[in-house]
Amino acid sequence: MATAVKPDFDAVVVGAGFGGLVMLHRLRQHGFRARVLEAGSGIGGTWFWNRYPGARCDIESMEYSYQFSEELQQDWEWSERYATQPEILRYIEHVADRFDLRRDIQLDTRVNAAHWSHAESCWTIATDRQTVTARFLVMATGCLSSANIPDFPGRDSFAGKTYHTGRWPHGGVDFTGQRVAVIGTGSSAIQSIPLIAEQAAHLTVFQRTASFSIPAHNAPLDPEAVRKVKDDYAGFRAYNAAQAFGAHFSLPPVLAYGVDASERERVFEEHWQEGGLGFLSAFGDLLFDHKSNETAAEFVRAKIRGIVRDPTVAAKLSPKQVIGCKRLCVDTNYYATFNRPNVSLVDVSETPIEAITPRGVRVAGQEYAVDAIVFATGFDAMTGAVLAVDIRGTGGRSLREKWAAGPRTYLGVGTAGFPNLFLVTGPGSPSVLSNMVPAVEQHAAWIADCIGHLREHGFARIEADPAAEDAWVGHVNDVASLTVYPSCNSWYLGANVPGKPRVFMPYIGFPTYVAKCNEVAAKGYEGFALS
Ligand code: N01
Repeated sequence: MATAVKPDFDAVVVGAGFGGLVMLHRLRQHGFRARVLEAGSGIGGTWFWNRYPGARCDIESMEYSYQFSEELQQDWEWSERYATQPEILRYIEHVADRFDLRRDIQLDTRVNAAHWSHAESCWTIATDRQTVTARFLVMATGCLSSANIPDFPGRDSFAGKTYHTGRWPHGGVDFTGQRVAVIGTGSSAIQSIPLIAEQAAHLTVFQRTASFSIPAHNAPLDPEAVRKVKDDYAGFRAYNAAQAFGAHFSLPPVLAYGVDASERERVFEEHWQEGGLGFLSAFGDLLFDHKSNETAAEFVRAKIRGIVRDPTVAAKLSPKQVIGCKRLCVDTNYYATFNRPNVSLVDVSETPIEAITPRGVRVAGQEYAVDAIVFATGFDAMTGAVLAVDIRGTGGRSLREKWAAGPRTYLGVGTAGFPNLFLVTGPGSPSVLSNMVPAVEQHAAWIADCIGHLREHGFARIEADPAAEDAWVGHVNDVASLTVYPSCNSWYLGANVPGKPRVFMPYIGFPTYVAKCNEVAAKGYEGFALS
């Protein structure tokens, strides 16, 4: 190594969710001294914080798990097709114990700043408890972890209780007998609304954009199906990794207009009955061709009209945008919940929420009095948690400044001007447009191997090359522009946070991405400068 200063750690990892834990495990396998710093009082990241009623994963359990240990994936038994938040958290706790990870994880520690010293080739990381130094800094802070609560006028004047789905009280919340407002109708709202409606005296849902949702058809896992996967778990993982979204559904060669209307209807119905995110794989072009996409969108709108008895409510619940360009939702009884007498829907698409008042929520001059407000208003996605830390690279330049017009990375893993900084599933990587657990595992293995390579070859520093970064940012945009994704306001684009630059952040195509990462490594980390 080209420097004499010995930092406290080889690597500091920020975040003890799925990404941070496997990162620690991989670093240890290479013999590195690593420390994970976690703001929460427990491990689990997303699954530690998101404890709202109905929270569960909408990627199937057999896929939403680590694959780095064959024994682990053989031993662990999932109970349902889609695991609940408590079950996933139990799994994460089990992994931490099984691989003895806890001794290198420091909880209740918020990282506030990280400054690079070029002379010493190390990061100085300031937390709310201490300052540590590390040769490498790995941000495993999660894509959807920085809660977004819109700045509604009077937001803090409300006399009742407020909650954000991503910061739910650990003891749970009992809404029995209460009048509850839910603001937002994304995935978190769609999972929680049916359960809150069962408890509350009255539930008022404030909807700005209607969401498409596909039934989960959740059920206990069939032991025979589990056995089939476990008989060849590696083959199951390899199949999934070869699919565009890194999940167990493949885009077929058949296009929506390649068949007649009745066959299209049959295929959509089959996928509706199967349930889940695979609905968008009914035909190969739903995410690429607006006309084809409209056939799927209209199928779901017809389902909504069939489920929701009041035609006015059904019309309000029917999304107007293309299906899939905002994250598709997966539900249990979502649309049917609006048939309940104690549930009402307020459309705030034309007349935004004017204010939060001491008594409730005001829209178009009308006050909706409630006892509790649930903000299901999402996250400052993909960049929020990284930029919450004051990260300064070469010459003291801040990452906030560098990314002021939108995030710029090479492979979503490094960013020019910030040596020895790695991002786990950063913007520009498949991340949220793939199954997150294999995505974080792929990054963790790649990053640990990369640091191992540096040590082996006597390098102290690695930094993305600005030209490689520019080319990658251009490529991410080119790929996105071939799809329907950029055509609506979504958090993929940063459109949900006022003032956030509008840049499409995830990279579409898990297998192409993994091949590129492997090629870059095989060519001695092409596109990075090693010194
Ligand atoms: O957040 P969201 P989420 N006035 O951003 C509305 C993952 N996830 O927590 O669409 C009124 O999707 C906003 O309206 P609009 C998954 O990737 C996964 O639900 O911006 N409304 C929207 O309806 C998901 O996509 C799982 O017009 C306002 C809602 O709030 C991601 O997390 C479960 C508003 C926010 O929806 C985020 O989901 C849960 C305003 N000023 C989450 N501002 C599973 O695995 C925002 N909204 C199942």
